[in-house]
Amino acid sequence: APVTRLTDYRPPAWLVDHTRLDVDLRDGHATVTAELTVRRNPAGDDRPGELVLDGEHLELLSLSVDDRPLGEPDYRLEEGRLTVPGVPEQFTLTSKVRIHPESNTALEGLYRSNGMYCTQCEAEGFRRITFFPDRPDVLSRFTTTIHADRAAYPLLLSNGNPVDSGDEEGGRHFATWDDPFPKPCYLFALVAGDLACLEDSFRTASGRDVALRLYAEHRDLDKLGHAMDSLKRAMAWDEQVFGREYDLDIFQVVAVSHFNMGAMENKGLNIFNTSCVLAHPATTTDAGFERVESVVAHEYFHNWSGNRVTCRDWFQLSLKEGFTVFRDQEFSSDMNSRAVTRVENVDFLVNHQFPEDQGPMAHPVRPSEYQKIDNFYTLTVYEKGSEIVRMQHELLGAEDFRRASDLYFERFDGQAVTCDDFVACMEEVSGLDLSQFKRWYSQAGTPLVTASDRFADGEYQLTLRQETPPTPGQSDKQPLMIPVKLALLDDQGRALPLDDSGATETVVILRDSEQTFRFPVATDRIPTPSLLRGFSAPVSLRYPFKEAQLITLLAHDSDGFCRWDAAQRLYFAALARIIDDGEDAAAQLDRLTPVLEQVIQRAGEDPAEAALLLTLPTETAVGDRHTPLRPQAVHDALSALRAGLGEALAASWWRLVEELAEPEYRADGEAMGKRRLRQVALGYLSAAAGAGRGDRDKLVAQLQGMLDAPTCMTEELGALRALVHNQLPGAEPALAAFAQRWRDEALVMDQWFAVQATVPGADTVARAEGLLAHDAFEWTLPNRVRAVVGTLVNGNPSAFHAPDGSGYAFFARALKKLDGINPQIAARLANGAARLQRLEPALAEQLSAALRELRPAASANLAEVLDRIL
Ligand code: B3K
Ligand code: ZN
Repeated sequence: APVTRLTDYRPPAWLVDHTRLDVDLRDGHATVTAELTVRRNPAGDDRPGELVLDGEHLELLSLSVDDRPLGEPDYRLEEGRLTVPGVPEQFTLTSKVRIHPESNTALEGLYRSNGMYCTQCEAEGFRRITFFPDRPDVLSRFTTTIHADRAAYPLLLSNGNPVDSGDEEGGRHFATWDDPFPKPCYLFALVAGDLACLEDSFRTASGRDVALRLYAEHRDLDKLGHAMDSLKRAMAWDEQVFGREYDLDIFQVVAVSHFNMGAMENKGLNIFNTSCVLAHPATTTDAGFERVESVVAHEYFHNWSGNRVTCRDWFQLSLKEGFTVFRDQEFSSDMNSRAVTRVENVDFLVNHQFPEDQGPMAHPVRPSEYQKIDNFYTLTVYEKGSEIVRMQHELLGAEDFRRASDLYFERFDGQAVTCDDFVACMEEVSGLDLSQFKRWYSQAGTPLVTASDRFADGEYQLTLRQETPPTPGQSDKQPLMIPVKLALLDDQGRALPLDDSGATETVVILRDSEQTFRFPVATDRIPTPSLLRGFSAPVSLRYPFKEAQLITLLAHDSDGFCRWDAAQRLYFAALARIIDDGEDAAAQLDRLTPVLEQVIQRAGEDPAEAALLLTLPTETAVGDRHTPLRPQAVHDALSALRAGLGEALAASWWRLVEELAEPEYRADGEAMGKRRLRQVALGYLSAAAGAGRGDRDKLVAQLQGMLDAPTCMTEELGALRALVHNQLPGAEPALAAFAQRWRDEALVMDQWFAVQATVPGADTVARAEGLLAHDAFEWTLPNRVRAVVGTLVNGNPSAFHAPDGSGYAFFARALKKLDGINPQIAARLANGAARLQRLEPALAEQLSAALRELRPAASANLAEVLDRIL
C-alpha cells in the first residue's frame, strides 16, 4: 500500500457543511443516498477544480451535482476514489450507491452481527458506506434516515437526536436522526435491530436531564447494570475533575458480538464489543467488571477528548487516545485503589508497550508515516501516549493541568487539531518551556535511564544517564526531558528529609544525557533510593540494587509502584540465576520464601496489592529480559520456581485459601481484592500439585468444590483454569461440564476456548487445532479468534514456540485464513511474531520461513506488519 506521510499534510480542499444520508436496508443489500453540501475550503491551499472523494467496495448507481445527473466521463471512478472535475465553488453532490453488509466480514463500514446492522467507521470505514472526504479534519453536520423492515428491525438508531419516524409500505418503517454537532465521518454510526434497552437518566451539573439507553440482545438485558452504573459515575467524574458536561439529550450504547476492538466512541451512539459492556457476576470475572468500567468511561470521555475536539489527521491519533486513556486511568484510580490501578497500568505498559517500542513495530507516539492506519492503533499511541499526558500533569501540577485542559477544550471546541496544539495550552498556562519535552511525541523507543550514586562531601550524589536505543528508521536519538520522582530510605526504611524544608520526596528533571543531582542528607550510610516513584516517566531504569535494598523497598516504601517494582526485581533476579547461571530453582527458595512470607503476613492490609506483589512475572515478561529468547528455558524456570514456592509456602497458601473464602458473592472492591489474592494462592498450590508435590487430593477437592458450587465466574473460571493448566485429575470432565453449562453464553465460551489454548506445552498446538474445528468456533467472530489464536500466540510461549515449529505452522495457517476474512484482525495477530529477531536461531528460522510464505498473498494490512517483522 502507498505510504502516507505527516509532512504531506494539506488542509482539505473542500468542506462538507451538511451530510444528509438515506440508508435503505434490504435483504441482500443496502442502498445509501448521500446528499453533501459542499463548498471550497477558504483555508485550503490547493485550488483544484476537481473534487476527490474516498470510496471503497461501493457500487455507484447514480451521481449528480446540483440535480444535474452525471455520467462518465463527467466523473472518474478508480480504485478507492471518485473524482469529479469542473465543480463550482459551492454545490450539492448527490450520490447513490449499493453496498453489501451481509458479506462484510472485515467489520468495517456497515455490516451485520447476529441479525442486527451496525457500523464501524474509525479510521477509514465510512468510505465503505458512501463517497466522502474520509479524513478527520472535514467536520460535517449529519442528518440520517434509516429504512428497514419493522418486525425484524424495530429499532433504528443514529447519532444525535431523533427527529422523525413513521411507517412505510410493505411492513417497513423509517427513522430520522439529526446530530447538531458537526463531526468527522469516522464518528458516524448507525444501528438497526431488535434489541432490549436498559434506560436511566443523568442530571448534568447545569441541570439538564440526559436519557441514558444501553442496548443489547434481549437475553443480555440483565447484564447491562454495571455498564450503566459505570457510565453515570463517569459522567459525574468528568464534570468534577475536568469540568466536562455531556452535550446531547440522549446517550446511547449498543452491544455488538462481532467487533474488531473494544468499543467505539461514535457521537451519542457508542458501539461496544459485548465483552466490554456486558457484565454479570455469574458470567463475568472481576477483571471483566473492571474492564467494562474503564472502557465505558473511556468511550464516554471521548465525547470531549476526541469528538468535541478531534484530530487534524491520523498522525495525531494520540491526541485523543493518549489523553483519553489518561482520563480513564485517572477515573479508575478514583473509583478503585489508586496504588493498585497504577501498578496494573504500569505492568501493562512495561510488559506490552516496552516490547513494542523495542521491536520491529517501534514508532513514535505521533508516527511520521504509515501504510494502513489500522496498524497504528497501538499500545504506543494509547498507553505511552497516556504516560506523556501524565508527565505533563506531573510537571504542571493538578491545578495548572486543569486550567490548561480547560483552555484546550475551549479554544479548540469544534475543531480538528494536533498534539502541538495540546502542548501549547500546557505551555501557555504554566509558562513552562516544553520544546524539549515534545520529543516524547516524535522519538520512538524506550529510554534507558542508568542510575549510579555515591557519598561525597556530605552529600548523596545521584547520577542519571539517559540513552534511547535506535529504532527502525530512527537511528539518532536526542536526550528527552525525564521527570524522576524519588525518595531516599534509611536502613529502617524511613524516608530521609532531602533538604532544609524537610520534604522527603522530590522530582528531578533529567534533560541532558548525564546529570548529577545532590542531596545533603543527614546519614552516614548510602541510603536506599526509591526511584521513579509512581513510575514518573515511561523509561526503563537500571540501578544496581542490592537484594537487601529491594527487601527494604518492598517492606517499607510508601510508593506502591516502587514496592511492586522491588518485588519484580527480586523475581527477575532469581529467574536470571536459573536461566543464565544454571542455578537450581530450589536454590532460590531460601531467598524468596521469607520475602513472600512477609507479604503474606501483611496481606490483610490490602489483599489486591498483596496479590500483585505475590504474582510472578509472565513467561513473556521473563523472556523479554533474556537474549536470545529461549522460550523453553524460560518456561521451565518459571514452572519450577512457581511449583517450588507453591510447595514451600503451602501452609500459608492454604491459610489464605481458607481465610479469604466468602460464603456469598459480594461485588465491592474489598471482596474483589480478596478473590484476587485467593486465586493467586490457589495458583501456587495448583502449580505444586501439577508437579506432583503437596497435597494434591486436597487441592483437587477444593477446586472441584468451587466448580460445583461457584459463587461467581471469577471463582469458577479460576478453578477450571487451575485444573486444566496443571493437568490435574478431573480437568477434562470439568471442561466438558463447563461447556455444557455455558454453551449459550458466547463470552463465557470465549473463556473456555482461551483456557484450553493457554495450557502450557507443545501438545496444546494439537489441542488448538481441535478447537478451530469445534462447532462453536467461528472465524468471523473476532472474540473467538482472539480466544484461540491470540491467546496461544501471545499468552502461551511454550506452545507457540514448540521446538518442532508446529506452533508457527498453526499461526501461519490461521493468519492466512483470517486475512481473507478480516485483514485488520489478521494484521493485529501477526504482531505476535514481533519477537522473531530475538529468538534463538533454530526457532527464528522456522518462524520466519512460515511468515515468508504468507507474504505474497497478504492483504495491505498484513503485509505492512509482515514487512516490518521480517
Ligand atoms: N477509537 C476507537 C478505536 C478505533 C480503532 C479503529 N481501528 C476506540 C477507542 O480508542 O476508544
Ligand atoms: Zn479511545
